[in-house]
Amino acid sequence: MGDGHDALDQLCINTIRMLAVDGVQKANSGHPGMPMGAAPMAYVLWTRFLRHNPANSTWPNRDRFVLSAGHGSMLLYSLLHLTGYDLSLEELKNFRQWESKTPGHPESCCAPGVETTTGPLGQGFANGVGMAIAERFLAAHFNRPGHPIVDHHTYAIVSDGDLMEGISHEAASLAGHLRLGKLIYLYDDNRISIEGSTDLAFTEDRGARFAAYGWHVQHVDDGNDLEPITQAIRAAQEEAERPSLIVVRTHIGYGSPNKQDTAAAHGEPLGSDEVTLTKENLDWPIDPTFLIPDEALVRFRQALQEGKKREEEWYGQFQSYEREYPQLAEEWKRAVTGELPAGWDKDIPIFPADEKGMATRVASGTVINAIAPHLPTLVGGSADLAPSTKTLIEGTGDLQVDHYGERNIHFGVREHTMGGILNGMALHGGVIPYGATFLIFSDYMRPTTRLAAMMGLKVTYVFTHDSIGLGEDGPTHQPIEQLASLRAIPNLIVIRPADANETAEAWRLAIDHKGSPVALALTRQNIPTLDRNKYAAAQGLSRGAYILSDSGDGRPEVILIASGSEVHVALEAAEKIRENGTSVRVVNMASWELFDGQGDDYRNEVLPPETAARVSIEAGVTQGWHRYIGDRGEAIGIDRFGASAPYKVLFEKFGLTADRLAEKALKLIGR
Ligand SMILES: Cc1ncc(C[n+]2csc(CCOP(=O)(O)OP(=O)(O)O)c2C)c(N)n1
Repeated sequence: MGDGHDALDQLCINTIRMLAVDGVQKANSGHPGMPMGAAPMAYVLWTRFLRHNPANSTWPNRDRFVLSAGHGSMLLYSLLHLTGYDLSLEELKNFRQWESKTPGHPESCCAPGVETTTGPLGQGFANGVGMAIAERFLAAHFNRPGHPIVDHHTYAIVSDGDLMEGISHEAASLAGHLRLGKLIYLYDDNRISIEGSTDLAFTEDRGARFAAYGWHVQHVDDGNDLEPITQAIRAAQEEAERPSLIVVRTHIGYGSPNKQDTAAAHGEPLGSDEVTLTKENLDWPIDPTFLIPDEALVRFRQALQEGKKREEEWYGQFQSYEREYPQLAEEWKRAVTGELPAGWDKDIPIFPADEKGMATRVASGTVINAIAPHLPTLVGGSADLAPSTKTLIEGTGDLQVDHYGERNIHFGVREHTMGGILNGMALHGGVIPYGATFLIFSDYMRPTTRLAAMMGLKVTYVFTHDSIGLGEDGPTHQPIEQLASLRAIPNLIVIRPADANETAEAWRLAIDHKGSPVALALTRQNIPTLDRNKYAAAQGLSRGAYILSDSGDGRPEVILIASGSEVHVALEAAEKIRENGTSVRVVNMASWELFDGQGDDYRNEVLPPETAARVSIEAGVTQGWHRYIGDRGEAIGIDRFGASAPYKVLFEKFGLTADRLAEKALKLIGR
């Protein structure tokens, strides 16, 4: 052991190590090696630096801590229990068991103090950058001279795997560009991953890479030596201009005589014999398991008093801020609780009926700018496509160094990290984040969308150019399976509005609701703005699907179901069918998820079970539509890749026309 250690420090560090060892051993699965190696740096960070209050895990100005290497979850669970969060030792003993608060990888839903769900490597890295951006934005927006009510660090422990994943490269590049000086990452440089040594596939100079990104990089040669770790974190705090990476040389499975420094310590229990040898080696009692020496607990639990004191101090500061800036303080409280100001949507326009119409991406841009003045913490941007996605907020500038309070973020051509950053921003709280790109590139950010849905985050995705309707750019850019693939993600609401007024309704819903992300699929091409005197009101969109047009009061003989730009095709087809004397209903199915959430009565009213003759039309794969059209229904879609041509030609060639739809519908009922 190096300097800066006393016996109590050592006892505390070994307590963390052995809780991880025992937890993994009892669960008979998990990753003991990472916590064993990273315990010293985690101990230093959590006992000497982290400003948090275990008794109030949601104190808004707490430091954020992300365990990006989520497979080392027992490290985080041990720290949470030891420092006094509401996570009992029983829960640690129930690691990885049904309904425990200690799932295999940390999940934001479960234990207090778990700031984000991690496990897919690299995600936590990007989340931390999002948290740091949110912090800078809120500080710039709310702080006033002498009143730093938003002022905290964001820390993470990141691993070899995190640094290998592309998302972290993107995030590091942007964090360096934005000079996020309050971002401090400890890199668990143990040089082992699953297949063995990192020499197999990961040999660049990581420190030099981060220095090139504009990070402040420090090296600690001995990850068991507390003093240099302490000094490095202190120096990182003092570095205000650049994010910090502290490369800490550690040893996976530290203390295990036969498994240390091998991949065998990575992803399986040490085994009972090796547990015994390890405990002997570290001078630790073999029994009882899950031992927490009293002195160690007392040391860790100091976090409770310190945290209470810090939060009280902050609250005192906040009260004086509130006296001087009552309106801002009100706004702050609303922002943090996610409450919307009254009348936030009052300037959303009603778009007049218009046969030529407008692209729904354009309508979306108009709506964003109608709500942004009333939602000062609505902040977002795009992955270098703002002119196309129409997501710029007018009247505010670019969020850049020294302009952190502006509301347009330029994520660069970095969709994956954009998704991870949006998640981090939403997790941080106080902001309403959105991000934009072409629907086709939702694939590039899918892992982050999935996690947003899993965490129930309020993030809005503006996915434009939503079909072959984008035309000449061709099959590489034309989404075909993306709608189906997004719909497959549980707890993600996908909305494909049929005109400008539905786009406004979709935004209203995205801003107004909590508990799931919302993806808007918007057209590049103009589509008619429907005449709502003739057709049902656009508010129907909030129920996912609604009857847009009906032939009369009776039961329709045939039902046409469409989404987005195909809705007007369906309306045209319905006219043709009616000419034939057949009663037809057009159902606008803008969102499967919202419709599925309605009661049976409503769903049966819109899609009466007696009417089996149903045809769906959507410019994408037909997969899934049979759940609404049934066995006897017909699905018109595109079950191949698109093509490069003017979009009107494509709609013709792929058979997405009113004539074909009408023909299919009539054929179904034998006419
Ligand atoms: C995106 C992603 N790909 C693969 C995995 C599976 N996986 C879990 S841990 C790991 C190796 C990580 O090595 P490292 O980050 O060095 O962790 P350590 O071995 O130090 O515990 C892999 C490939 C994952 N969790 N996430």
